[in-house]
Amino acid sequence: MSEALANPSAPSVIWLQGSGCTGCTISFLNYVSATAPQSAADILITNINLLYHPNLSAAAGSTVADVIAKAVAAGNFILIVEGGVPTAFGGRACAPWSEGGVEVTFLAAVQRLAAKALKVVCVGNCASFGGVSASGSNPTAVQSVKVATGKTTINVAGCPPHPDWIVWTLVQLLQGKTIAVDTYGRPKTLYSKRIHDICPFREADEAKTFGVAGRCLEELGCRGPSTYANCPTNKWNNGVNWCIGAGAPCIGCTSSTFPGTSALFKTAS
Ligand code: FSX
Ligand code: SF4
Repeated sequence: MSEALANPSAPSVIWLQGSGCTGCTISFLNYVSATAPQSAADILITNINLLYHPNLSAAAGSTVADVIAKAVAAGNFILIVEGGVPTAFGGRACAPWSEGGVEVTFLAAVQRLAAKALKVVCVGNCASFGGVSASGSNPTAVQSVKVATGKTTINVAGCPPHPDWIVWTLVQLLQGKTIAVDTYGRPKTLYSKRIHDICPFREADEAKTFGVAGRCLEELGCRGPSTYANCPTNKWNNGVNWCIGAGAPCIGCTSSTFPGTSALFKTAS
């Protein structure tokens, strides 16, 4: 990070939010590391030039529109998108700011910025694939950023993604590195391992009911056999635990098909 920023021409970052629950931002804010940058605050204050974030920026209204216009003109920015893109009603279900008294739809904003960005990074499954926001009857016709813009995106999958995954991806891009991705646009470094293959409960007895520690949760609907991420080794909340370790089946939140139509948890027979 520091090296990237020692470079005066390092790109700035714009973070937009569409249809989601803001959990991706909350996850990012929970970033903790023993080495620098040690926290999200560290990253935001000393490591990246974040031009705009809807929850973290003090700026609003025409100030935001000006910042965005200048960034688009300069062209040296990474676009982070959190949340899916509502496309029904001409996109008017989601309007992040106004220009000249006219609301700008999220759809138009993402299309305009994605066309000029050095890279487009989707943070979370909603931006990457539609996710929860595009599930069910999807009345606002939420689409992924890739579908809505036609641009290639780097997909930091997860609902939400682990803060380490978000920061790792940003660090690579700010250092000018190329990120190898899988067929779903997910960084291979983060998403090449199948949960089931690195799960410590592979040899354990099957749990028949919830609330029993140390069992394999396959009969309770665990999606570890079809899900790719490093949760078993990286763990969450500063390495404290992870879903299966806490007795909750993997819900497959890094998969392009998440949440799907079947029940997330099952009651074993
Ligand atoms: Fe989606 Fe982000 Fe899930 Fe929520 O906004 S990936 S619903 S955790 O937080 O986009
Ligand atoms: Fe596989 Fe899930 Fe059982 Fe772990 S708990 S071994 S990921 S089915």
